[in-house]
Amino acid sequence: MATWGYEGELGAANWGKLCPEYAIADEGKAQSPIDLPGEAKETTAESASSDPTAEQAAKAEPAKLELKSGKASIINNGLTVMVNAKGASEFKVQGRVYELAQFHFHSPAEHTFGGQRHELELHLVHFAKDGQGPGPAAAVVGIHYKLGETADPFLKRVFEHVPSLTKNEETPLAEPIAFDDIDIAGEFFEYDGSLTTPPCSEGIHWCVMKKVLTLSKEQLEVFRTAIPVDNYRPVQPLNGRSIAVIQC
Ligand code: SG7
Ligand code: ZN
Repeated sequence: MATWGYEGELGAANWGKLCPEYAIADEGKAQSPIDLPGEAKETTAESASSDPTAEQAAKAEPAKLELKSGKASIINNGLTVMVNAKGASEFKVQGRVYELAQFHFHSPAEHTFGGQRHELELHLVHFAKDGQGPGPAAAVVGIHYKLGETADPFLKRVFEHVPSLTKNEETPLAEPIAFDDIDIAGEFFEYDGSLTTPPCSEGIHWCVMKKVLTLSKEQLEVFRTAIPVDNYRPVQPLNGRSIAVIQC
């Protein structure tokens, strides 16, 4: 596998050519991120999705995030800040249980809302507990943050470790990671996409929270000091995929 990055020769425009394993970045028809419906448009299930089966499935069975807490470690790998927290939370969607593996951040955000790019996007990466069952084997929950007056309590607890991290050195956290102060509720955009980094593998079930949370300028600065590069992939063509709105 080739090394990749966000700038110049190694940047997103060239990922598909860096090595054969990354070819899906150019050839795939279900890539992420994408532009999601924005505030201006009506974002009901009816208008956000043109696929009646997706709407029915969403209405019949809401998704559920079970936020537990668990042991974790944190690493700055130069491309993002990632917290490994296997099993620290569970995500139930479409009759399948997904277990959290890790979460990490992109700044600015990867998905856009009606063309608008927020300052930060949190990705909670989950894998199906039953391994090789039908449907997508991975589910990523995306949470967006924009600049606001108040600091975010979840980010506060994660980002306080960031300034002292040495690049590529995984550091165990003394406290178990808890998610109860993330205000996860309401509607989520749901669609089938890919990893947003090489190898850009498809078969990823994306659920992006519609509600945008806020973080303070100081919090954003802590992250951007650790990861100065804009670590987002540009939005990819929808290619006829439907975007459903589900309740969480
Ligand atoms: C970040 O985004 C890392 C990757 C992650 C990738 O580069 O968090 O994770 C590891 C373990 O390096 O890749 C397979 C995976 O989780 C893509 O994840 S994303 O699509 O949610 N942005
Ligand atoms: Zn990500």
